[in-house]
Amino acid sequence: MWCLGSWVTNCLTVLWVRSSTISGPYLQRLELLKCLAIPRARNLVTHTLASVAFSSDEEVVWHGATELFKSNTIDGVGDIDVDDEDDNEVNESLIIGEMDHAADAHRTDLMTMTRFVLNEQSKYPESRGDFTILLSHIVLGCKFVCSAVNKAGLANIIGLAGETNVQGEEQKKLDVLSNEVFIKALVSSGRTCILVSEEDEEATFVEASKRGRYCVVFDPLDGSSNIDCGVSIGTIFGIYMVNDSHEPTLDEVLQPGKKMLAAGYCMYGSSCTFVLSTGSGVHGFTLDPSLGEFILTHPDIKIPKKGKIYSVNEGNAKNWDGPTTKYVEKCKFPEDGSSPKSLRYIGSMVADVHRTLLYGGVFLYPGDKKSPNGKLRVLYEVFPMSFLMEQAGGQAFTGRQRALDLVPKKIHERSPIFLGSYDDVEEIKALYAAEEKKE
Ligand code: AFP
Repeated sequence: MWCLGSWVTNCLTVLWVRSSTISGPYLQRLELLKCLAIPRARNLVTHTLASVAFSSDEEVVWHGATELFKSNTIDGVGDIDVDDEDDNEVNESLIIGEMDHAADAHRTDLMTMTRFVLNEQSKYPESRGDFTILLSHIVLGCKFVCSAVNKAGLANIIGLAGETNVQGEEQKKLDVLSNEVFIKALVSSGRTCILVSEEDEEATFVEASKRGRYCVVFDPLDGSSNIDCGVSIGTIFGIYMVNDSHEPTLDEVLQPGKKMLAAGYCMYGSSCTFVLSTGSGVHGFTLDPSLGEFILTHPDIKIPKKGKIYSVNEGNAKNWDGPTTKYVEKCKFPEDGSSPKSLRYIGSMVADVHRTLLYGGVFLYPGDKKSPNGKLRVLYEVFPMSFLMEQAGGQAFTGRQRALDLVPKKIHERSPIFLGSYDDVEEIKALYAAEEKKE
């Protein structure tokens, strides 16, 4: 007789592991557990992993897991005996009710993000699974933020938190929440060393006992001025590896973007989309809310070589320099008889870059007379997006050089950026080269 209650208890026992001790094989075992066709138990496993990952305090984890177990038991999961006739009815409707979707019937071989990264990892026998663990914590942060963004209007978490961030901008509650979630998830992964967040003036140096080999630079909620009107926003991140995790210094993150090991973003839009590159192409995953898993939906994204869209805040046009002005003029009034390009601008970098990546074209945030370095931040906006563009076959240029060659001097430094389809950026580079010749 197989008692589901004890099965769930077993799962919890398996999960009674501090996040810092989670290893690659452990994640594989979890994947297996989550694939079992018992939706509620699977959700319980997923949620319990969340509580494990968010706390580094064993007491808190155990208490959280026990509470979760109790609350799931209340709706009749923990004590269902599959072989008991009386319970069978409840159990079947529970399972069938949740699985009765035509789409589910066709899902037989799901490439989850964890499975994808573990596959990649298996190509490097020396790999210890640290990157997979780090990524699973980033993904967890994204799932949390996605859920918070979706509930924002309902939960009344929209609104000003009454604080300003280092850029002098008003912080929204969701910014604060997202930042806290990511910092905690990253620290508790036991794999990070230095964290740079758009929301924090200073970098976070992880205490020695929880320190790992990776530096993560991130903007937890980019495009936050769009929150109140429900427009797509996102999280952007880049990952470096430190040379010396014993005595880490800021120099470990003040590195050119080409030294990044991986970069990506998660877009909270009509669906929740996670786009990742670990240096061998760009891959897109979409969150399946019923599974709580990111599923590979856009393998090996390649940006069209030339696009039909340009994306820029034209309200700044009066302050632009010559090459930017000329390029936008050419987009509207092409001299070669081709059709004008369409203008699309959301004002949320993740959404504008995501569209550019899929449809082609160019996204620009140039410097101007008022702000010679533009608006976007090098470490957690310009670099990750440039990394993804190059990996997808496009280009990223600052107006002077390849964006990924830039060496930032400060963690919140800004830079002009022109990124997108290879041929379109090539045109912009030619205009800047011509301007330089004139000078
Ligand atoms: P917010 O986070 O303040 O909304 O800024 C978003 C952003 O950093 C980036 O996501 C956009 O591409 C860019 O700023 C939009 O800037 P403009 O409002 O000046 O066009």
